[in-house]
Amino acid sequence: MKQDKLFDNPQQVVDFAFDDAVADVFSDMIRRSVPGYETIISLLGVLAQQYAQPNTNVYDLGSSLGAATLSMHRQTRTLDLKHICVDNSEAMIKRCQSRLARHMPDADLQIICENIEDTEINNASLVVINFTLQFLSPESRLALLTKIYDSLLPNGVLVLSEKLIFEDKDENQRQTDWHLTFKSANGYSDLEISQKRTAIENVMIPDSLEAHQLRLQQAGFKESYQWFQAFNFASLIAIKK
Ligand code: GEK
Repeated sequence: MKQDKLFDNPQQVVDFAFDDAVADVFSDMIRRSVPGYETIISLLGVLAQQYAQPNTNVYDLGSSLGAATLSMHRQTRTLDLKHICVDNSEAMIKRCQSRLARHMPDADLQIICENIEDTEINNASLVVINFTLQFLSPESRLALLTKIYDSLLPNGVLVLSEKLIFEDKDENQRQTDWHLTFKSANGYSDLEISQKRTAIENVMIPDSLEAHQLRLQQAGFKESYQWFQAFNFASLIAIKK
């Protein structure tokens, strides 16, 4: 795994983009930056085993290199699923394609380079948005979740993982400090942490847990549960009844 050193040197920081340089080090970057990432990836396989319905489609929206899809595929091989990975970064999609092709039959897989706001969702029993909604403009998030709700099959499931902000100022500071310590413990220097923060602050806009729960409800989901949290990173499951 290639080590993320993108913000190692002092630089004129520009807005973060999922380009070739990022895609090359992405596996290392996300593991060292997102507490609980590997656990979520592995448990997505368990959730897929429980909720994916035979002969349906499973969507991985904002798939990056396809880690979530790979994990879900491993636990659902007998269900005749079609796994659909969508990402609007060409750099990610081309690596996702070659990586997943090594582990999954062609017929089980479709890889699409497009904005997830434009993705047509059909015959879906499971949709995963793992740390990607936060990159959409806040005004467009409800429309995407509503489209997903409307398109899911009965008993279909959405899994939504996001970085969180906290409405209480002290709680927010505590969680932010824990996250910074996590990054530092994973070998990122103060310079790397502060340059990455500057690069990403206009690009990634996190919501609070309450805002996510309300939006899921507005989208139509009557049931949603938080099933995971590690510091200020959490995952929710919403079920269409
Ligand atoms: C994982 N889910 O490893 N349409 C399509 N893709 C988008 C859009 C959009 N509008 N906006 C951002 N992306 C992955 C990790 S990373 C999370 C997801 C992170 C894509 C973007 O190109 C990137 O690949 C991904 O969403 C976000 O489980 O970097 O913190």
